[in-house]
Amino acid sequence: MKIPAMKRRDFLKVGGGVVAGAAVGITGTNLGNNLGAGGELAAVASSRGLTGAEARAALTSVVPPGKYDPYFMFASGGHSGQISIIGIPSMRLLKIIPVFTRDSFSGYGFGTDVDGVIPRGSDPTKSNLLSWGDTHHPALSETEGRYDGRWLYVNDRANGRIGMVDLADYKTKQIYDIPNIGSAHGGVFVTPDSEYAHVSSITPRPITDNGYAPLESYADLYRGFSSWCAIDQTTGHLVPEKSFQIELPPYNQDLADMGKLASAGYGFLNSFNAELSVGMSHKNPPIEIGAAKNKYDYLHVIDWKKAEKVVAAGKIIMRNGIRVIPLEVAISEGILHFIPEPKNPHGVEVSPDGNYIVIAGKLDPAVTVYSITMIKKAIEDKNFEGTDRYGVPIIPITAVTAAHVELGAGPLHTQYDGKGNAYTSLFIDSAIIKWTLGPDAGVTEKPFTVLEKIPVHYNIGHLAIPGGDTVAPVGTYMVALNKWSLDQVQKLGPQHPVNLELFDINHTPPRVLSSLPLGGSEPHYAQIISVDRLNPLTVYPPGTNPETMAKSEFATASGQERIVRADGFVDVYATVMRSHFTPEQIPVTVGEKLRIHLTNIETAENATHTFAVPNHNLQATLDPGETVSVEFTADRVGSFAFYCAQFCSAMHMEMYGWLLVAPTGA
Ligand code: K7E
Ligand code: CUA
Repeated sequence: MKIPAMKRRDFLKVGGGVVAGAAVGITGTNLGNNLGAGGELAAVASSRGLTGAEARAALTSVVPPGKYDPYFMFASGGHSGQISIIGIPSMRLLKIIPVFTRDSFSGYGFGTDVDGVIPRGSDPTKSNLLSWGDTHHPALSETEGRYDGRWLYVNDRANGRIGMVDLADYKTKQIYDIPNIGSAHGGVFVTPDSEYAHVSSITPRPITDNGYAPLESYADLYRGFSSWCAIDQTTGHLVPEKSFQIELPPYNQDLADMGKLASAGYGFLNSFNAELSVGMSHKNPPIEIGAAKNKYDYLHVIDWKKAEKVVAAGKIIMRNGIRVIPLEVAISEGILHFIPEPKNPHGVEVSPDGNYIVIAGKLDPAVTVYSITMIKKAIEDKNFEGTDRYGVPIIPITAVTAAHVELGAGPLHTQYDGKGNAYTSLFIDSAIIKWTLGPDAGVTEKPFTVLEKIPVHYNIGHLAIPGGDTVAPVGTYMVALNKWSLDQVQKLGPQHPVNLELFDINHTPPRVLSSLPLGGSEPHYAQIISVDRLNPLTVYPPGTNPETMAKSEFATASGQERIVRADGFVDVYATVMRSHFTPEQIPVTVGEKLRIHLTNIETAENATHTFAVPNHNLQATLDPGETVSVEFTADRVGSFAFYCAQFCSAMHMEMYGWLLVAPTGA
């Protein structure tokens, strides 16, 4: 049943009261006979105790069974190390992509102990195998400043890494453990044509050979790094040899954003702890006090186009396998400038036209809006008020400030709607402020004016609007990513879910539509893309190795299954399909090394199988067409019934076979 658009609007006009009968304004002629005057919709709302606003919100956001969401939200997963895909406006959780953390459902990290994305993404000099991460900032690849639906990058806050996801199959293809940084927060953000994925270190590290230095030498021996990881334009992989870093003072480089259009070629990094606080000791205060002493920290303005040229001219040093522009060179070549920014700021977000750089104060109840025109002029005129202790020129804040807009307590992040408005989250006030940009963004009436205060539940971090950080935002929906849920969800033990709230921002004032208490770990940032920009595979070409997206040399066709002993290995070339493994029996002797190459020879959509081996911590998932190789030593005698863990067919329970590990001499 389709509700005609006109009458739906009438229905939506119903205000706060309980929907009852004729008050809803539904007439039989317009809505079909089964929903006559005072009819079924009103009765449903009434019987469920829904107010008019709640019923209207439900109708505005429902995506009926079998129908699709027009938008996907790619949300980070905090310390789960994952990415979630959430349909907008349905707020249904559609998929979880493991990036830094092992996941037995997708077989990610349980297929092999010797190879694979996770082991290759751990620098063995840093620690042992890293099998978790802390994702904050997903970054969809862009073409001309718009999401292009090819790849997704995300940072690992915990370990200073970037994960790369291919949106052809929504799988993680690479983890790049970035040299010289121990943690990574500011980013990932991609340049407008996906030349680079950028991330900076949130806490500086010693530049000593062994990575250690006492905190007494913090100012001299600790450094931050801004990392420009080059993106291969065919595969989306990050290419270390083409990447570079810029050495920075040991401030805490926090969030970052790329310039676009008017500010293309620049990157902007917030920082805090210009005080160089190192924590409580006999004469020092705790970090949170020490790092909040000064009135200002420094916005880092980086001319990355110039940096590229300096790298090409060879004015670099090599440090741990990556090209680094030393701090003195960054200063002398005019790559790095500072602008004072109040006070322990958090988010920096560039307006869609690129003209305004909006700094959220965190400890300042306002956003400070810098103008790129004024920044460029100050740099050109060498209008500096001295340097910081490392010699970085400081542009006077008064020379570049277009506005200082009072919003409320705890501003964190800003998104744009493409209609001249900005939306800024207030963590402490649990609200979103809708305010206007200024003349450079085409706003002449009421520039830099607060329009609405939208309450959220509770303690919002980021917020997301479709394309909200691109050159072309679509001001339809807005999602508030709230850290606390308090009374919004029934009790689930002492740990509460985070709570995402969906708003209709087509409407003035914006209206809440629904919420998604998320039964997983905390998303920080999210990006929302129109689904028509995505073009995923439904099945792989036969024998595809998803890591390379090419045909695996171990791909096996039906009828070619075999077991080969050579070079000290037992190579098993196996196929899987509904509802059997071939071969079904794998006889070996204890101590033999196995390489099992499995190909899912299905060509039907959705026909996924797995290869689960009891007592071996082994679970490989095979989507249709996929080839996976697993490697392990048969180190214990026994008969192990491997099986398919995905319910694939009527004979799914019969889909198993035998790994027979005989004792020596049997
Ligand atoms: Cu504000 Cu890591 Cu982007 Cu959390 S960060 S909210
Ligand atoms: Cu294949 Cu169950």
